[in-house]
Amino acid sequence: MKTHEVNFDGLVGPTHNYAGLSHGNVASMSHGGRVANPRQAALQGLAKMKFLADLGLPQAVLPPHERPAVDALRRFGFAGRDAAVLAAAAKQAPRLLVACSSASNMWVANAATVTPSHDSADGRVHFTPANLLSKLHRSIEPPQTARTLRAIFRDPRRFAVHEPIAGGAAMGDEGAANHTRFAASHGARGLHLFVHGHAAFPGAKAPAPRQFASRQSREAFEAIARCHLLGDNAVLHAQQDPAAIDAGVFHNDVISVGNENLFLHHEQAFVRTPAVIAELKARFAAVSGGRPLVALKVPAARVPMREAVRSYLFNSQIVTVAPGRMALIAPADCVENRRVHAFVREVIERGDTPLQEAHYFDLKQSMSNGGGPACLRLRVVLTDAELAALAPGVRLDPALHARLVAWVKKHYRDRLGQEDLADPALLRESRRALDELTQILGLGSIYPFQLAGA
Ligand code: SUG
Repeated sequence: MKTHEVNFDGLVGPTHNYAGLSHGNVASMSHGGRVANPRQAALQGLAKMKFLADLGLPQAVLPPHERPAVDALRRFGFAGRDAAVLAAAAKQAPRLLVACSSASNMWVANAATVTPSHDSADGRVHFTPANLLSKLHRSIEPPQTARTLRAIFRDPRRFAVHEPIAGGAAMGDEGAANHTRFAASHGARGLHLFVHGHAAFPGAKAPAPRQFASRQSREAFEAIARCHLLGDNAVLHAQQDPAAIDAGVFHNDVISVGNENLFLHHEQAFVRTPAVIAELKARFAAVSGGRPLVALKVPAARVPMREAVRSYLFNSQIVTVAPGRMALIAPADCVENRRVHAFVREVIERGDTPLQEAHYFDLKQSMSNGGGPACLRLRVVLTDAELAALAPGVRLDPALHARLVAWVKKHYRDRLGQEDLADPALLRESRRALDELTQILGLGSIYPFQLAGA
């Protein structure tokens, strides 16, 4: 049976805006208050999806959440008709309205942690929606994420969608952005690297960031590994270097990226990076019958941490385009950075790693909030049979791409500032768009506004 890595990309929602909501994410902090272009953001994301689909890679779409999240505002005590809820929130708690209006759910690398059926003791594909507890605007995402995943991965004999990890901030979990699965090929047994920034029960010597808070706890990942029935031999935990977090590495996918047997990482990514890489290599050889892991280190002398964060080199996707041949799907910002571009060119020209080509994408709308190519996708490794069992309407082909482009052009604004978020017309427009989208994707009713009174 064939196995595929399917990239599920988050479709940018109609309320994409710059609100400076993510302390510790330098792009979000520096762009807060600017006017956003939701239409352009969504089209940029769709262009990336189309490119990967045209490469022959299975590509799918995850729909955006309903925003402004009137249901969340009601839970925060606002009442009355929807327009009254928006007006009262705008007056009494404007930052809460802004938090409940973010399109942050586009960054689906934070939607969930995923385990392929090859690696789980019960032979099912497991998903745990991330609790995203560290940021208010993201903490409201998990219920919709769970509903959407259950609508797409419908068959409980093949797919298990768990509840998010409970336990409050100490158990903070940000999903696949801090998780990398290595395997000799997508269909082979995997080794799972889980990267945390803090422990819920830290030892006396555990180093901690000084400026920005860590978002991911080790214990949350330990719980996920248990729920997903991963054997101990398939799991490795590592701690992010606190200095990296303080430099703006709020998720590990800002400083390392892996695919199959390749691991591109910055030398300052982890606490004791050389020891982490040595253990990863040994453990990979053990699960893959002796096949070597190619660890491609980016030295700080070539790309200083600050430039790694600014260019988002490590937030590239690495995809397998043919056996042993991989492509880097990178943000255009990497070309604009002389050192980063030179490093990538050199690796490809040398030709001694599986990385053989690089493609650059203008994702500036998402990048300005700290979301590069890898943030925008959730990787799900599926067998042929599992692929055939998911909701068929979410698979991207040229016809769906064309329909989604037309849908964006019909419904999305090309200018959005924070003062627009209380506009009841924006809520109406967004709901109209999402209602049509669920029909296009064949997902039935998944949003609060569709389910109310159902
Ligand atoms: O959680 N930005 C997101 C970016 C997430 C990127 N994801 C990965 N690295 N996988 C975040 O910080 C900014 C929203 C704003 O400021 O308007 C925001 O939520």
